[in-house]
Amino acid sequence: MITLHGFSYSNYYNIVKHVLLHKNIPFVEDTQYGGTDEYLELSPVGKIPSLTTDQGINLFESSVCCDYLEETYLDNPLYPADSAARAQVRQIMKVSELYLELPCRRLIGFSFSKTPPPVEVVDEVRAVVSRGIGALNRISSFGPYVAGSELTMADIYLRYVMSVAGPIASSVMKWDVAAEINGFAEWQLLMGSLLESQKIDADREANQSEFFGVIQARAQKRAASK
Ligand SMILES: N[C@@H](CCC(=O)N[C@@H](CS)C(=O)NCC(=O)O)C(=O)O
Repeated sequence: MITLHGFSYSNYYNIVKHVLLHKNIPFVEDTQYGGTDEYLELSPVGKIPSLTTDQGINLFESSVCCDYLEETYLDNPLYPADSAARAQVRQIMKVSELYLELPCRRLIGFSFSKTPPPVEVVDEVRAVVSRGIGALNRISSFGPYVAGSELTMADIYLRYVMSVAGPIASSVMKWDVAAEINGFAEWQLLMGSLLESQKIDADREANQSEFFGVIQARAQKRAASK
């Protein structure tokens, strides 16, 4: 059976988990927080998530894992059949990750530590995220799903990207990014009503204190070794 390695508080883990649940693919979860040499056997870059296939092959990078699942398990497809429509779905995924998630992630340490980031960093993040919002407002339809009438991989990406980018932008920059994406609020309710989302959100909440315990223990270890 497929094994998904990682932890439920991770939004990247949850992207792959949502795909597994949507496609009704049997899988087991293996809680891993990374940071060890053993974990590099599963993900050579040491990041969460990674996935072991039925054949025992280890895959890492969430988009690679999602593509593997889409190409291997054909039921409940998450991309349109038409290649141009598929490309449009991928554009939304790219914009979400490159222009919302990754810039906001630069502020994640400041969000955890509740310390103010350098102004130059905030300015850089703000500029990139503004581009992302502008692009999403041009390319998303939210009709009712982000790329049209069917749920696609872009919905899954945007949901879990915003589960990190939204709270970071709000706590560190006092910026309500979601409010600037037209149609986002209604779509978020729709996405939140899915059974897959509800399971993932419940698992995420259940993992929260353990995850922050791991983060805290690592910070204490680093401080002690200085
Ligand atoms: N590009 C990676 C990003 C994954 C990622 O950043 N995961 C976080 C957890 S949400 C992580 O492992 N962070 C630890 C680290 O960066 O060392 C993917 O798509 O899988």
